[in-house]
Amino acid sequence: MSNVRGGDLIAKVFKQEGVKYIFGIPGGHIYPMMEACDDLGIKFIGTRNEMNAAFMAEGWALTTGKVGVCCGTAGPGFTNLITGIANASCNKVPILAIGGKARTSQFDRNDLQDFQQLPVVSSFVKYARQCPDGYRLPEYFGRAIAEALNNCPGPVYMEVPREKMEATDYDLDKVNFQKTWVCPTKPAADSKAVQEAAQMIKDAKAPIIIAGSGAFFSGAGDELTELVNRCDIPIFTRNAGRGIVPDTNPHAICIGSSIHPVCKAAIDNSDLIIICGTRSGYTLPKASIPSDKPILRIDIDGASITDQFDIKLGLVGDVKTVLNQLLPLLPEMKHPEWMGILRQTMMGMGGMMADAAKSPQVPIHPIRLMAEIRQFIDKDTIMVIDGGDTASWGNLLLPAMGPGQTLTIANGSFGPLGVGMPYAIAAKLAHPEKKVILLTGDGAFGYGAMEYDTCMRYGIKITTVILNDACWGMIKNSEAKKAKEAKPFVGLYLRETHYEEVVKGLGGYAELVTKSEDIHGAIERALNSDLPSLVNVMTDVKIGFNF
Ligand SMILES: Cc1ncc(C[n+]2csc(CCOP(=O)(O)OP(=O)(O)O)c2C)c(N)n1
Ligand SMILES: [Mg+2]
Repeated sequence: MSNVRGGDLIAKVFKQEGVKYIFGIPGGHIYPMMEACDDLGIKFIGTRNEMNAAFMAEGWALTTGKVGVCCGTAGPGFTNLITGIANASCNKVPILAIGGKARTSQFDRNDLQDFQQLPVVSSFVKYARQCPDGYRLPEYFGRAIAEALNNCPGPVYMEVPREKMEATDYDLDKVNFQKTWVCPTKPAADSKAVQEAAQMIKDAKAPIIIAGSGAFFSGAGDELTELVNRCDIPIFTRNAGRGIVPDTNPHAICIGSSIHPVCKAAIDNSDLIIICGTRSGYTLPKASIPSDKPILRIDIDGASITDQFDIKLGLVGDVKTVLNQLLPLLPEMKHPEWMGILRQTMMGMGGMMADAAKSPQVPIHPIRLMAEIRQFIDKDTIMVIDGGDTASWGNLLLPAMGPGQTLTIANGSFGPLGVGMPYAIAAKLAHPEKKVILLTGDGAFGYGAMEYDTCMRYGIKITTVILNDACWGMIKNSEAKKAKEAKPFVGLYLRETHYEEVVKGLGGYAELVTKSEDIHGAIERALNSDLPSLVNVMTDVKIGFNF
């Protein structure tokens, strides 16, 4: 018999499930778990706001495909997690959020930070529980991780009353540890439907694939690459699936967003749309696909198969598993004319922007900044993108180099400014060997700037480029279009703030850039610096995103 702490029982489940980091801010309610995790080599990354901890957990999942874990103390620590949990909910990303909770004996006595957290979070997570019995901690935490990853992924929530977390006298012999919490096999599709699908693909003359988060979380990169190469089909990747077939593959045309004119033209001219693990939303609205287009849809969630679009055929199953069913039925195919049209349309678009990409104007043209950043993106680069217009430029103009290598505010419909710094930190922790560049608007940067302190404490070397138009630019841009008469904007302008001084103050390396010709050298020096770094680039507020 050996006695252990409540926190040890949780940490043991994490160890078994491969959790490497927990993001959060300490609090008495959760400290035993933090300490026990540390004992088992699961590192606690202390952030400067629990919202950022939740975004880091999400970023971890977006770049690894595995569950991300975050925690906050009871009350305000918990409420600060909420924006991140809601983002993971809307965007279907597997995270486990853990909140502190008062001692059961003090419930409803205005104990420090105690309030009813479960009703708040229950409406938007897949599973929310308070562990009723310390001996059942492994069962509840194992179940929570299984729920986060099972079927269509999403966030889950756990809380543990303080006395159960703090108790040190659990008899390990009496604790039930299952060997497996997460089922390793995934559901396959109906085999007759798979045959029909193969025939549809063989008959199509102008097919396209739109692949999203479901493709990423099923790990279908190899299968999709095989499919597009063998059958000569153009692919448009989006959300967490962005880059699942890298943009360096000649079949990867551009982002799978109908805001991109080439993606929209491909949809309009195709004769078969294969939708792999992605939902409609503001970047692919119902109206963006004409109702008479034949759609073949693959999704792990049966109800999502018919959501928003009238389909010709649906394959319910895990994307990777279903593609492995489909591939043996598909021969080598060629669509040279169709591929040629799309590639040429893409090149034409590049031509339209060639002048702006070289523009020497002061303040700097946003497209020039994108062109400069592009030069630093190689196969080992993770791009993180945050902001309003800044993100639109970045999402549409910067290449995605592989699965989990583009983490963006637009990885779903929730669109919370401020994901940039936390996503970048999580990406670097997950892939220390990769170059992590964060492109962010100046407004968005304000949400996570203090996380440079986190970078300093843990030696996390990321490089940020701020597109600084001293404005909440996207809102100004959209309101300016609607304005009927000159009127001073309300609450839209920021200042030409010297964010580089902020970062220097926190211990990082940073530079200010006001001229286009200085961008390259500054980014190069920032990337080569041994410190977390930042380049603050002053851009032209008059040039809003317009495609
Ligand atoms: C948390 C949050 N608050 C407000 C918004 C609304 N919003 C969308 S874009 C935008 C402007 C973003 O400004 P900035 O990050 O500087 O990027 P820019 O548009 O200037 O390139 C705002 C305020 C939002 N998406 N998220
Ligand atoms: Mg701005």
